[in-house]
Amino acid sequence: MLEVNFDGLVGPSHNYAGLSLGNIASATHAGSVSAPREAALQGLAKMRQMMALGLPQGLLLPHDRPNAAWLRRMGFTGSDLEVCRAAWAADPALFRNSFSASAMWTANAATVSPRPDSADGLTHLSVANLASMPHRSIEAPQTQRQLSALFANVPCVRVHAPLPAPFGDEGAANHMRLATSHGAEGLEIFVHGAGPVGGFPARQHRLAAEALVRRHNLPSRNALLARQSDEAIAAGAFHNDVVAVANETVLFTHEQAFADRDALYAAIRQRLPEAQIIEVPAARVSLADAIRSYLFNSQLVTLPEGGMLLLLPGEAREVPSVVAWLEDLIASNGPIRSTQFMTLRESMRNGGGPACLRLRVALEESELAALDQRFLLTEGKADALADLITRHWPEHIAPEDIGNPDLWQQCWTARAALLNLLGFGKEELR
Ligand code: SUG
Repeated sequence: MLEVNFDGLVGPSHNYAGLSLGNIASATHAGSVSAPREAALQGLAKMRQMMALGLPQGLLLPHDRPNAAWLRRMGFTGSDLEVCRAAWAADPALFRNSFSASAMWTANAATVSPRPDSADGLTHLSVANLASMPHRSIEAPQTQRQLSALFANVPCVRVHAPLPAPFGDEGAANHMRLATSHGAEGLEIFVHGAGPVGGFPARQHRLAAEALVRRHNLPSRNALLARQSDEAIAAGAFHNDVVAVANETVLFTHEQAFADRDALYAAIRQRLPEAQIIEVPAARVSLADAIRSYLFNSQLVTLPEGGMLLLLPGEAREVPSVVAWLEDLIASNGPIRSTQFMTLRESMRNGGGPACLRLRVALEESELAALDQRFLLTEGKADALADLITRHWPEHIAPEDIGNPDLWQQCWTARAALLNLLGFGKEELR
C-alpha cells in the first residue's frame, strides 16, 4: 500500500478574521491583510515538492465561499448576492464565518482508518463535524460530497457522515497511526481533550473518539485513546498534530503532548514492539517554541528509496532551539534522515502548517487508479492551476474588503473557473 496526501487547495477567500479561539496564530494575525494568491501558490509548491520526492499527490477543492446556502439556513433570503448583502448588514461577524477558507486544512476533513486495521477489511473515512467552531462546522457537507466523489468507484472504502454534535470531531489532526509499513495492520491513536483549558476549548471530544473506533470497526488491539495534556492545549496546541506526528514505526512527539505519556508509551510498545518513540524534551524545545515553530506540524514521510524525511515550515528555521535539536536528530542516524523547509507563511499565520494542509490515505495501487482522477495532481495540472490561481485569486484581502460584493463575486468566479478546469460540473460539489 502507499500513502497518498490530499492537500487542500487554498481558496480565494483566504483571510485573517481571527475566528479560532485557542489558535494563537489566528488570534495574533486577526485583522491583518491576507494574500490569497500567494497562499494558494505556496500550498501548490508544497504539493509539487511531494511529487518531486516521488510521492503521489492529490488535492481537495476550496469550498463555495461566501457560503450563501449556510446563510440561507440562518434565515436570510433572496438570491445568493441578496442573502450575503443582508447577512453582512445584519451581522458582519456571522458573515465572516461564511467567508472563511478554512477547508484548506484537510487534516481536519476526516479521520481515516485504512483497511489493514479494521475488522471488516474496509477503509473507513469519517467526515469531521468540526462542531467546536462555527466557521469550521460549515465545512462538513461539502467535504462529504468531495470525499464521496473521490472514492465513488473504490469498492472497499466507506465514507461516513459526520458524527452528531455536540461531540466535537476534528478529523485526522487528532489521529495518528503506527504500523511497520503503510500496508501492515496498524495501531491507531485517537487523541482527545477533556473540557476547556484556560479559556481554550478542547476541540476533540472523548465520546467522538470512542464513536470513531466503533464505526471504523477497529478491534481493541488496533486502537488506543490518549488524552492531550492540558499544558499543551493552554500553550496553543488546539489540535494534537501541533505537538506530535506519526509515520509508520515512528512517533515524533513533544514530551508534554499527552496527559499520561508513560502509560501511552507503554501501551504503544506493548502493542507494537517495533515502535520508535522520538520524544523532544521540554528542556531542549519548550512547548512555546514547539508551537511557535510548528516543529511537529511537519509532514513525516517515507521516501520511495527508503528512510524518512521531515518536511517542515520555514518558521522552524527561525527558532534556535528547534534548529539545534534538528541538527542532533539528523546526526543521530535514526529513522528520520533528512529535513526540508517549505514557505507556507500565509497558512501558518492562521495556524496551519504543512501537516494541517494534508489528509493522508493509505491505498493499494489498484485503488489509487480507481480514484476519481480529477482529484489527483500531475505536473501539467499543477502548471494549469498556478496559471488559474494567478489570474483569478485576489492578491490581497483586508478586513474591510470582506463585506464587498465585488470580492464575493470574484471568489465565486474563481471557484467556478477551478471547477471547470478540473472537469467538475458547476453544482457537482456544492
Ligand atoms: O481550525 N485556523 C484553523 C487551523 C487548522 C489547523 N489544522 C490542524 N492543526 N490540523 C483552525 O483553527 C483560522 C481561521 C481564521 O481565524 O480566520 C483557522 O480556522
